[in-house]
Amino acid sequence: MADVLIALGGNVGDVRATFQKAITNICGMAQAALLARSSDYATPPWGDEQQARFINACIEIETSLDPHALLFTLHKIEQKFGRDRTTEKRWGPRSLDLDLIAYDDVSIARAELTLPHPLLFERAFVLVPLAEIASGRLIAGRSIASALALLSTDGIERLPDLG
Ligand code: PH2
Ligand code: MG
Ligand code: MG
Repeated sequence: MADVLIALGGNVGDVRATFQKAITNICGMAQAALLARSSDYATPPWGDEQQARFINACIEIETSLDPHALLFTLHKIEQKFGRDRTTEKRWGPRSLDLDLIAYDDVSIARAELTLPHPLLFERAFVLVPLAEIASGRLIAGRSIASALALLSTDGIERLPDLG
Protein backbone atom coordinates (compact mmCIF):
# COMPACT_ATOMS: atom_id res chain seq x y z
CA MET A 1 0.00 0.00 0.00
CA ALA A 2 1.24 3.47 -0.86
CA ASP A 3 0.59 6.66 1.07
CA VAL A 4 -0.51 9.34 -1.39
CA LEU A 5 -1.26 13.06 -1.19
CA ILE A 6 -3.72 14.50 -3.70
CA ALA A 7 -4.63 18.18 -4.20
CA LEU A 8 -8.14 19.10 -5.30
CA GLY A 9 -9.03 22.35 -7.04
CA GLY A 10 -11.79 23.95 -9.07
CA ASN A 11 -13.61 27.20 -9.76
CA VAL A 12 -16.55 26.23 -11.99
CA GLY A 13 -19.89 24.96 -10.63
CA ASP A 14 -20.57 23.80 -7.07
CA VAL A 15 -16.96 22.92 -6.37
CA ARG A 16 -17.41 21.88 -2.74
CA ALA A 17 -20.15 19.42 -3.68
CA THR A 18 -17.95 18.15 -6.52
CA PHE A 19 -15.08 17.59 -4.06
CA GLN A 20 -17.29 15.45 -1.81
CA LYS A 21 -18.42 13.26 -4.70
CA ALA A 22 -14.94 13.13 -6.22
CA ILE A 23 -13.45 11.90 -2.94
CA THR A 24 -16.05 9.13 -2.79
CA ASN A 25 -15.14 8.22 -6.38
CA ILE A 26 -11.41 8.22 -5.62
CA CYS A 27 -11.92 5.82 -2.73
CA GLY A 28 -14.09 3.53 -4.86
CA MET A 29 -12.18 3.62 -8.14
CA ALA A 30 -8.65 3.65 -6.69
CA GLN A 31 -9.41 0.94 -4.11
CA ALA A 32 -8.26 3.55 -1.64
CA ALA A 33 -8.84 4.30 2.02
CA LEU A 34 -9.21 7.95 3.00
CA LEU A 35 -6.67 8.69 5.75
CA ALA A 36 -7.19 12.46 6.01
CA ARG A 37 -9.10 15.30 4.40
CA SER A 38 -8.31 18.99 4.85
CA SER A 39 -10.84 21.76 5.11
CA ASP A 40 -11.86 23.52 1.92
CA TYR A 41 -10.16 26.86 1.25
CA ALA A 42 -11.11 29.76 -1.01
CA THR A 43 -7.89 30.86 -2.76
CA PRO A 44 -6.91 33.67 -5.14
CA PRO A 45 -6.42 32.43 -8.71
CA TRP A 46 -2.78 31.65 -9.47
CA GLY A 47 -1.23 31.73 -12.94
CA ASP A 48 -4.10 33.47 -14.71
CA GLU A 49 -5.46 36.05 -12.28
CA GLN A 50 -8.47 37.09 -14.43
CA GLN A 51 -10.84 34.38 -13.24
CA ALA A 52 -12.98 33.41 -10.27
CA ARG A 53 -11.43 32.36 -6.96
CA PHE A 54 -10.67 28.68 -6.62
CA ILE A 55 -11.66 26.25 -3.93
CA ASN A 56 -8.77 24.00 -2.88
CA ALA A 57 -8.35 21.06 -0.52
CA CYS A 58 -6.01 18.11 -0.02
CA ILE A 59 -6.51 14.48 0.92
CA GLU A 60 -4.26 11.66 2.02
CA ILE A 61 -5.16 8.18 0.84
CA GLU A 62 -3.74 4.69 1.00
CA THR A 63 -3.97 2.81 -2.30
CA SER A 64 -2.57 -0.26 -4.00
CA LEU A 65 -2.70 1.34 -7.48
CA ASP A 66 0.68 2.24 -8.97
CA PRO A 67 1.30 5.95 -9.76
CA HIS A 68 0.34 5.73 -13.45
CA ALA A 69 -2.81 3.73 -12.82
CA LEU A 70 -3.75 6.20 -10.10
CA LEU A 71 -3.16 9.19 -12.42
CA PHE A 72 -5.31 7.53 -15.10
CA THR A 73 -8.08 7.02 -12.52
CA LEU A 74 -7.87 10.66 -11.35
CA HIS A 75 -8.21 11.86 -14.95
CA LYS A 76 -11.29 9.66 -15.41
CA ILE A 77 -12.86 11.21 -12.32
CA GLU A 78 -12.02 14.74 -13.52
CA GLN A 79 -13.84 13.93 -16.78
CA LYS A 80 -16.82 12.54 -14.93
CA PHE A 81 -17.22 15.89 -13.18
CA GLY A 82 -17.16 17.97 -16.35
CA ARG A 83 -13.46 18.53 -16.97
CA ASP A 84 -12.57 18.83 -20.65
CA ARG A 85 -8.80 18.94 -21.21
CA THR A 86 -9.25 19.43 -24.97
CA THR A 87 -10.85 22.89 -24.70
CA GLU A 88 -9.47 24.37 -21.47
CA LYS A 89 -6.86 27.12 -21.12
CA ARG A 90 -3.61 26.51 -19.22
CA TRP A 91 -4.11 27.74 -15.62
CA GLY A 92 -7.70 28.64 -16.62
CA PRO A 93 -11.14 27.87 -15.16
CA ARG A 94 -12.02 24.22 -14.44
CA SER A 95 -14.64 22.20 -12.64
CA LEU A 96 -12.23 19.74 -11.03
CA ASP A 97 -8.47 19.33 -10.94
CA LEU A 98 -6.99 16.33 -9.13
CA ASP A 99 -3.20 16.61 -8.80
CA LEU A 100 -0.93 13.88 -7.52
CA ILE A 101 1.34 15.67 -5.05
CA ALA A 102 3.34 12.81 -3.55
CA TYR A 103 3.28 9.02 -3.76
CA ASP A 104 5.27 7.54 -0.87
CA ASP A 105 8.79 8.86 -1.52
CA VAL A 106 8.69 7.94 -5.21
CA SER A 107 10.44 10.24 -7.72
CA ILE A 108 9.28 10.18 -11.34
CA ALA A 109 10.22 12.65 -14.08
CA ARG A 110 8.21 11.88 -17.20
CA ALA A 111 6.17 14.06 -19.54
CA GLU A 112 2.87 12.67 -18.26
CA LEU A 113 3.76 12.48 -14.58
CA THR A 114 6.30 14.19 -12.32
CA LEU A 115 6.51 13.19 -8.67
CA PRO A 116 6.63 14.92 -6.30
CA HIS A 117 4.49 17.57 -8.04
CA PRO A 118 6.95 20.05 -9.62
CA LEU A 119 5.09 23.23 -8.57
CA LEU A 120 4.18 22.11 -5.07
CA PHE A 121 6.59 24.43 -3.26
CA GLU A 122 5.45 27.50 -5.23
CA ARG A 123 1.77 27.11 -4.44
CA ALA A 124 0.35 28.27 -1.14
CA PHE A 125 -3.08 27.06 -2.34
CA VAL A 126 -1.68 23.50 -2.14
CA LEU A 127 0.60 23.91 0.90
CA VAL A 128 -2.02 25.51 3.17
CA PRO A 129 -4.47 22.56 3.01
CA LEU A 130 -1.55 20.13 3.02
CA ALA A 131 -0.14 21.68 6.19
CA GLU A 132 -3.48 20.99 7.87
CA ILE A 133 -3.25 17.21 7.29
CA ALA A 134 0.48 16.48 6.84
CA SER A 135 2.48 19.35 8.32
CA GLY A 136 5.30 17.11 9.52
CA ARG A 137 5.69 15.18 6.28
CA LEU A 138 8.89 15.59 4.31
CA ILE A 139 8.55 15.85 0.54
CA ALA A 140 11.79 15.90 -1.45
CA GLY A 141 13.50 16.44 1.89
CA ARG A 142 11.52 19.60 2.74
CA SER A 143 8.84 19.90 5.37
CA ILE A 144 5.52 21.29 4.24
CA ALA A 145 5.42 23.77 7.11
CA SER A 146 8.88 25.19 6.31
CA ALA A 147 8.04 25.48 2.59
CA LEU A 148 4.82 27.27 3.45
CA ALA A 149 6.65 29.74 5.70
CA LEU A 150 8.37 31.13 2.57
CA LEU A 151 5.12 31.94 0.71
CA SER A 152 2.41 34.56 1.07
CA THR A 153 -0.95 33.21 2.16
CA ASP A 154 -2.76 36.50 1.45
CA GLY A 155 -6.35 35.98 0.39
CA ILE A 156 -6.50 32.31 1.38
CA GLU A 157 -9.56 31.72 3.52
CA ARG A 158 -10.54 28.53 5.32
CA LEU A 159 -14.20 27.78 4.69
CA PRO A 160 -16.49 26.51 7.45
CA ASP A 161 -17.28 22.79 7.26
CA LEU A 162 -20.40 21.95 5.29
CA GLY A 163 -23.11 20.80 7.66
N1 PH2 B 1 -5.38 25.72 -10.49
C1 PH2 B 1 -5.01 26.13 -11.69
C2 PH2 B 1 -4.64 27.51 -11.99
N2 PH2 B 1 -4.71 28.37 -10.86
N3 PH2 B 1 -5.23 28.84 -8.64
C3 PH2 B 1 -5.66 28.42 -7.44
N4 PH2 B 1 -5.77 29.28 -6.45
N5 PH2 B 1 -6.00 27.12 -7.21
C4 PH2 B 1 -5.93 26.18 -8.19
O1 PH2 B 1 -6.24 24.99 -7.94
C5 PH2 B 1 -5.47 26.59 -9.46
C6 PH2 B 1 -5.14 27.95 -9.65
C7 PH2 B 1 -4.97 25.19 -12.80
O2 PH2 B 1 -5.02 23.89 -12.43
MG1 MG C 1 -3.43 21.72 -10.87
MG1 MG D 1 -3.95 18.89 -12.72
